[in-house]
This record gives sequence, C-alpha cells and structure tokens, in this order.
Amino acid sequence: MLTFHSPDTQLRQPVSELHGGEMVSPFECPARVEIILRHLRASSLGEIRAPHAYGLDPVLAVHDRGYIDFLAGCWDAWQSAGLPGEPTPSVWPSRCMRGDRIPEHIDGKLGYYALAAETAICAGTFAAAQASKDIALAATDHVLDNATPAFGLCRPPGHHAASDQFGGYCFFNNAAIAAQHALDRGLSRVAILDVDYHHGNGTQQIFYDRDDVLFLSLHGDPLEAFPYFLGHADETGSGSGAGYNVNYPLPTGTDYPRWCQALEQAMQRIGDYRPELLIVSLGVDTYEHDPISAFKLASDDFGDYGRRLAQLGLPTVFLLEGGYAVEEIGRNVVKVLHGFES
Ligand code: Q9C
Ligand code: ZN
Repeated sequence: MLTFHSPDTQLRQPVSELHGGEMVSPFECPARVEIILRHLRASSLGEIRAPHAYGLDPVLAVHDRGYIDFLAGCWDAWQSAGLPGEPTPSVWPSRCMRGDRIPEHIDGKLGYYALAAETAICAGTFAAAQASKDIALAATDHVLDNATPAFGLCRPPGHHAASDQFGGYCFFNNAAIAAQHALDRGLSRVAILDVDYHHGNGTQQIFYDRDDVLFLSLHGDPLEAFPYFLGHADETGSGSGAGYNVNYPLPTGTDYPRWCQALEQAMQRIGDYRPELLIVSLGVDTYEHDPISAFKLASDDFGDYGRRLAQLGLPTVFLLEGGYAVEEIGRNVVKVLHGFES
C-alpha cells in the first residue's frame, strides 16, 4: 500500500494548547508524523510518495470562502493587532448573542470561525493544512486510478473541521475534501467511516443533508467526550440525507469486543450502501494508552480491525486523523494498514 506524505505538514508547529486549564505543548505535534514514517519505512508496506499541489478549488468545494480567507490571513492579522502569543479563540457568538455578523477585529473573527479553544494557529498552519488536503487528494486519486488502497499521512487532521469552523486540531476537512473530489470525478456514492476516538462533527455537518456521502462514526459518547455538542445516535441526517448519517456513541472505557460490535454494524450498513469508494478517517486515539481519550483498544486490536475492513472488498483510502500516544502511534497505524493487506 502506497503512503502519501509531505514535509510541509511539519510547518504546523504551534507552541500552545489550552488543556485542563493550563497551556501545554500541543498533543497534535510533528513527532506524530516522524514516528509513523519511521514505522512505515521499517515495514513492507511500500513506497512513500509526495502529493502534487491541487490548489484551493477542491477546498472551496466543501469550505466557505470567508473561512478560507480567514485561515490564510489570521496569523498576520494577529501580529498586526500587536497581540502576543498565538492566535487562540476566546470569545464566541454564544447562545445568548447574535451569530449573524462577522466581527472585524481578529480576536472576534477567531471566535466566529472556531468551534473550540484548544487549537492555536501558528505561522505555518495554513501551509500545513494545504499540504494535508493535498495528501488526502493524492491518496484518493491513487485509489481511484489504480484500484489499490492508499494511506494519506495527513497532518493536521481534518474531521472536526466544519464548512466554516476550525477546532479539535483540524482546519481543512481532508476526508470531506477527498469525498467531494471523488464525486466530482464522477462517482455517485462514497462512504466515510470515522474510527477516531472523537466524533467527526465536521464531516457529519458537511454531508448531513446529502445521500451521496454515507457518514458513519464510532466515538466516545458526546455526553462524556469532545466535541460534546454533536455525535448523538439520534443524528441520522436531514432532507435527502435522512438515514445517511450513522453515529455509534460508545461509553468511556469501551473495550475492543464492544467497539468491534459497533464496527460490524457500521460495516453492514456500508455494505448495504454499495459505495464506490470507502474513506477511513483513521484516528488511533482509541488506543488504551492514549493521553486524551478513554477507549481500551490494545495494539493487536488495530491489526484485527484492519483485517475486518478488508472484508468489505471496497476501494479504500485511509486518512490519518488523531492519535496522541506518540511512541505507539506508528506501530498502531501500521498494524491497521498491514491487517488490511493481509
Ligand atoms: N483537552 C482529533 O483527534 N480536546 N482531535 C480534548 C483535551 C480536543 C482531538 C480535551 C481533542 C481534539 C483529530
Ligand atoms: Zn480524535
């Protein structure tokens, strides 16, 4: 299986994350990619390739233009405003205020375009986000052109990014951009299976009223886990998308047998949909020792679910989302990909 990777993903190097009431060094860090690369190179998975630049058109197909412009100019605007530190949202159009006017000051704009406060923007964020979606697009094109699976080593991740909001370490929704690109290439049905520990709120929002993308997510129950305000089982899609959004919220402490039961249900639903492409939003923060998550998957479980996913027999692209047990992230990712190929 080919991997797509770009050194430009490492241009995202923020220094701060709001976590537990303190500023800490971000969990979503460049070392994640380095360690995955090390394990890929030591494996028999195959070549690692760089993507070409696709530009912003595929991004505009799922994201709002004002949002993209905001991300492009945020760092400079923060500097021009003379603010110390990194651009970090701290105010919102909360439920008791208006959300229909976009502030002019960068501090207000950040709140308008953010869905949470933990994710700071740095000088290289926009460039890294572009590299990340190029990786997703190149991996998807490779799958569609060659009918062989591929892995996109995306960073920053994407599944929390909504049409006009960033957060949860995500800026461009790589999986959504890839899915829309596949449809624009002529496909009529794409399934996105999100196995990251966190609910893929952004992907859900982008395709909520559509039946050409089936979205399924296994995740920590939002009553107990980020992003807290989306991801319940009664969110099943609207309009022509009714029935095409499937959430499997699972309790804190969920172990592999229980998680796998939900996976089998999701796979049944995917099989019934008969998609022409499967995009796996591959977060390995379901791992038992992940520092910010609460499921109990062991390393060998990743190989097992990789093998199960292959039984669907679908053209499949894996796109990296979360996973913060940095020492073990490479081993766990490679186990999924190896399992899929075995
Ligand atoms: N302070 C992804 O896995 N914060 N994003 C959780 C810890 C945000 C995770 C609470 C977690 C975002 C792509
Ligand atoms: Zn996650």
